Amino acid sequence: MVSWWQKFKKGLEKTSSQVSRALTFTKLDDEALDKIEEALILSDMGVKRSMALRQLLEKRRVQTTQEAQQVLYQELCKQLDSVAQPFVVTAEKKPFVILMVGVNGAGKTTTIGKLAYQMKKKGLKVSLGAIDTFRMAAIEQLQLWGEKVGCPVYAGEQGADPAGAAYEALQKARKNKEDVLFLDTAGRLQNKKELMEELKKIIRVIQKIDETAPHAVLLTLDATIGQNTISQVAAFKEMTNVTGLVMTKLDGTAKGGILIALADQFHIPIHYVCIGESEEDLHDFSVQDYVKGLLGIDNE
Ligand SMILES: Nc1nc2c(ncn2[C@@H]2O[C@H](COP(=O)(O)OP(=O)(O)O)[C@@H](O)[C@H]2O)c(=O)[nH]1
Ligand SMILES: [Mg+2]
Repeated sequence: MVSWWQKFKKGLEKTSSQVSRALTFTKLDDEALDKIEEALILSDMGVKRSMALRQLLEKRRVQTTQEAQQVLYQELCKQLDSVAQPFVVTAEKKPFVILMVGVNGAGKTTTIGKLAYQMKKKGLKVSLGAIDTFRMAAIEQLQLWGEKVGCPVYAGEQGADPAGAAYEALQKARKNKEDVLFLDTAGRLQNKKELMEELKKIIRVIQKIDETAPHAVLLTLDATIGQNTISQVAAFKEMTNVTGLVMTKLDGTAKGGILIALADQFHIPIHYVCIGESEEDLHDFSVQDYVKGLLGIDNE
């Protein structure tokens, strides 16, 4: 069986192949340093960070590829350590309400399906609330995940008020003594003001039932858009209290360094990474695995 690490490493190959190619040098002269800096910038970890890493390699008088890998590995791990935080569902909150936010196509619904699958495997009672009532397809997509994973889906009517649908979903989840309720929101960032009002209303309304809800607000980001995720985080942070990040589509992107840029810019916990569309393709964010994957270092 292919292990998570093998799949993860393969997923990050587009990014790591550029980086490891640049790290293969015979002498660390200016030309080699230029190549490394360029590869790091291309991975979307940010220009400033890439320049600082170049300077660090110079300062440490690195001689070999292996030394360069080690210097970068340690520096990047240090940077990411504080943001890598496991996602915790506390048992006192019943249900523990998780509001999923992010733009359309980022991977919210898929991530909910994957998380529901993994939480159910751990023995939690999980339910899903389809409150992106604007699109019928969005409701159906969540219903499919519910069937696949085997958990109830509380869906609002098409065209219904999302806040009302959220209220009803929470009421039902409470009645059924669910441990967890995911709320799958719409992500029409084109109209930021409207979306902000919608999210605020959802939160206001569910707080009528549980004034501590939502207990987590997870922002889903698509790694393939690289640096553009930065403006999305800024926008959602302005709209609501984002408590953690999920990075999807790390498979097949050359911009896999983006998590470093996000850690540099924001200090929002990173909980999960995804490398595919199936329920097994989500994993806790591991700094060591991620940085090794990025630099093309082996784990075996
Ligand atoms: N390759 C890949 N595709 C993904 C991943 N996560 C989600 N997707 C796909 O991205 C598309 C949009 O996902 P969806 O969950 O509908 O996004 P939403 O609009 O935010 O709910 C779907 O086709 C998903 O299967 C991932 O980690 N890797
Ligand atoms: Mg969706």
